[in-house]
Amino acid sequence: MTLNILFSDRDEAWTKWEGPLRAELHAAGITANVHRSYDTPQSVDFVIYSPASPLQDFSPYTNLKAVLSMWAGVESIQDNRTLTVPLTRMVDPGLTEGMVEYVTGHMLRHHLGLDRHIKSSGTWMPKTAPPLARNRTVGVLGLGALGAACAQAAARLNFDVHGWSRTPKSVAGLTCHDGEEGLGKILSLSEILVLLLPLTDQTRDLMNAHRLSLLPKGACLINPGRGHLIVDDDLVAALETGQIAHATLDVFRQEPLPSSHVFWSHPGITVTPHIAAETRAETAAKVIVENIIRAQKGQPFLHLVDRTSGY
Ligand code: NDP
Ligand code: OXD
Repeated sequence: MTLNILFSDRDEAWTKWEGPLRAELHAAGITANVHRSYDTPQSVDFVIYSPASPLQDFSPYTNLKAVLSMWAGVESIQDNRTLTVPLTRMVDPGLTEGMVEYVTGHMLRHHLGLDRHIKSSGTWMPKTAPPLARNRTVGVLGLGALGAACAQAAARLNFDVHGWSRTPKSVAGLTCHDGEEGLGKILSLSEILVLLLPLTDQTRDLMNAHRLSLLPKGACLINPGRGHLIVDDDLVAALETGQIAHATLDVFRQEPLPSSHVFWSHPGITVTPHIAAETRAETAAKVIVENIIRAQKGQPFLHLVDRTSGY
């Protein structure tokens, strides 16, 4: 049997994915057409999807078995009412490794006060050595594939790491919190706070003026999660008072971040252009093909999105 697979993303993505995808399908013994479009949507078995895809109406795809997202964050598709088949999200070793490197790099920048020491003003400051990591508390909101890996990397560097999730969790090397009370606790401790939550109705605007005020004065924020997790004006206000010393932001309410946005010029904000981590076709194609195999065998999907909780 020949499967029909629609690869729905931009041209640049196809260039990167075509080789690894065809190689993985071949290695799995799957005979498949993989095209960028089909004249007969009813013949399509699987859609490999990114938020850059123009595809919004899935109703003509009447024989679809699943939509397989190449992105970890699925907020732009998970509430699509025309999508009535299983939706899977991306958990890819390459994506996780990239995120661990991004978070660790920016965390160490803040921990070591690298900006202060590199941009020396010509004044010798021998008494400004940073504390050891064991004396620095790091909080990670979101203990999923990415958050747990970043939190554990920080723990391996000896940071005192706390994590927060929706459901109670136990992750080696960290102190875990959950629920509203747990949020208050972790915020009160985190000198460096990392946001790795998905965007849902529950997490939208989470970091508002009140929650920013719960952090220790002078805390640093790193947000590679989603822009809508933070109330922009409240963050700027917290930077003005020194409540927040610095925010490193990779994701924004509007992307690309408009050139007139205050974040670009604010001295307390570092902007990176949504590059914290990227799904790597070399490793991720295997994950996509594994889910196609599972669908064919009637086995449960990996990384199935729970459309009720929204991630
Ligand atoms: P997961 O779905 O694996 O993990 C999500 C985590 O967030 C879980 O621990 C979950 O809790 C927790 N969570 C969800 N809702 C709540 C809530 N209301 N209260 C408390 N905790 C909550 O996601 P990933 O780790 O794979 O990815 C996280 C996000 O990172 C993505 O959704 C995406 O937005 C972003 N991302 C950004 C990239 C970039 O380049 N900037 C690249 C890839 C992803 P529980 O464990 O209880 O379910
Ligand atoms: C993702 C992302 O969700 O790149 O995969 O942000």
